[in-house]
Amino acid sequence: MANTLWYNIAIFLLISSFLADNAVVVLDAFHHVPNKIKNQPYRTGYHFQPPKNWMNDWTGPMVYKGIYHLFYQWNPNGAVMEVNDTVWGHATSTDLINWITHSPAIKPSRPSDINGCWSGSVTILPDGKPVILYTGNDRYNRQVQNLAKPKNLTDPYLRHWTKSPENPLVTPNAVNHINSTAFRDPTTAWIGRDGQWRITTGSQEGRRGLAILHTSRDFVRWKKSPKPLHYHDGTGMWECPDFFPVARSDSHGVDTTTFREKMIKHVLKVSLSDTYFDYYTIGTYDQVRDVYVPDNGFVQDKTAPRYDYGKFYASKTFYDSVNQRRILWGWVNESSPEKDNANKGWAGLQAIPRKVWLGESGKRLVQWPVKEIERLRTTQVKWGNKVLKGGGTVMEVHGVTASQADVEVFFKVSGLDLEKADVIEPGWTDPQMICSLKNASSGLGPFGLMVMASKNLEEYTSVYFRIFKVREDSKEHVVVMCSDQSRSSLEKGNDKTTYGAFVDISPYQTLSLRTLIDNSIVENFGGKGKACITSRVYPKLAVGERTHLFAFNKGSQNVDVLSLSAWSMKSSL
Ligand code: DQQ
Repeated sequence: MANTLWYNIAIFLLISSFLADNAVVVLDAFHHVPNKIKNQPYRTGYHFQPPKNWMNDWTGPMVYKGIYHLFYQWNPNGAVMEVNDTVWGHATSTDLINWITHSPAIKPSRPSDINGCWSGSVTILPDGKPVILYTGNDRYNRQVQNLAKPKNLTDPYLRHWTKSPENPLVTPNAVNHINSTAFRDPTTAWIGRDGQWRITTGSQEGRRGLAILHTSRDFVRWKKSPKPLHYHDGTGMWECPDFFPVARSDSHGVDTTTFREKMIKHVLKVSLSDTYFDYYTIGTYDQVRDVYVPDNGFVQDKTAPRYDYGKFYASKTFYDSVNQRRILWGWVNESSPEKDNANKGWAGLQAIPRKVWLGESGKRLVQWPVKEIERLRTTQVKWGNKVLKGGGTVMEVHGVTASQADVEVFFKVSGLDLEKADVIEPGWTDPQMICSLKNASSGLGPFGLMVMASKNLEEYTSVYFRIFKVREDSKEHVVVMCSDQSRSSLEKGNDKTTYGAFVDISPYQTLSLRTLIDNSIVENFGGKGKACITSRVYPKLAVGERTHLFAFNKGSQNVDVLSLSAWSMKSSL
């Protein structure tokens, strides 16, 4: 009896203290947030996904008073995209890894957004307060730009947002030459030389894609600039533009309103709705003419470099003032048919947040998973110096939870063997095409990892390098990284495209590959983040504990593994 009493008191104290610590969140969760779908094989352990239903773009990223906010395009009613129902889903975190889901921050409710609250951005004003600019699909299905402010700045989670009575702030019409169904996704605002705010918004005129520019003194009345920030013919709609500075000399992030011209370059990223990929150029923001000029060699079309050569769209960066870094996140869609998504009750993931900076060459951005992710690492398996003999070696990496892991491997190929590499064909300029054609064993590669693999390799996703010589008599090489999903699942209906990317490194140095594996997503970082490929896979056999991890070499020459570390990963909140 006494025992039961003490037990009840203990439980009561435990619950009370939990509620005291988490009262706001718990109440919020009880009132508005649906229960999380659990115990499904393709739900992730440490990649963000909403409790249920459809998610696409992440939108309005920010850090405010030490709390990271993730807003995302969410369909509260089902696992398929319904643009007219889209709300701003909302989650917060103190470490970018463990997220608490709140009720939606913005929902359709006014004539200016009644047919959907679409993507946009947050700007932190000079007084430190955040504001949201978002696209509303209005009652006439026109795309207009709206403003929202936090209702209560003392709420650490900023769960409630008030829409401006002045909405819509910016409307498209024939007079200002803006197409009303192609005017969306305002960027984070920045202050120009004249002290006025500027935003750029994605648009299309005929086949010309453009980033329209608006200026404002008070953030409420916006005036269209005579010239767009940038445009390019033949590219179609520019969705989710992102325009930000990067430091020239180190990997620190730079705030959007930084214009020390000698110290920075600018990046313009656009999501091309024609291809569903994100392309960026590096260039200069000419503040006098108020235009962006890409550096020589860059064109803002589908020849531009991509953040990620797999599945990754509608991405956006923000400046993390807490850690002085710029962080990039992207939406990773499903590769499964719509009916499977409806059956699962959810669709869409967000990639692990990546720190992004300008690489030493000044011609490419480099991306690396935020360091916080390493806190989820548990048991480590380590290999030192192993030879992967040419001609078909496959070695299992034992002792790691292969369905939820972080793997980093450093390969080395001898100089002599590099001379034996195949010569690249003159027309092979598309890495995806090379990866699709050149899967057979020959020369240097393929060598790499087989992830999400079943024990007897009925299923696996192989992530590998192939190295080519530029010419027979040359010591210059081309390194290609591939992610081949063709054997990823016995299930037939999924998109199993093989992805490929060139990696801008000399193979005389170490070739590194980091792979984040999380049940149905595989994120790859080649050459310490110089090339990235993300894919979605849905194995039938290689599920949970029945998942295996292998290193392999199917090329004819030997490859050394200088070291391999594989960590089992805990699940996040
Ligand atoms: N998704 C949003 C649009 C954006 C598109 C609608 C990009 O604002 O252009 O959900 O995926």
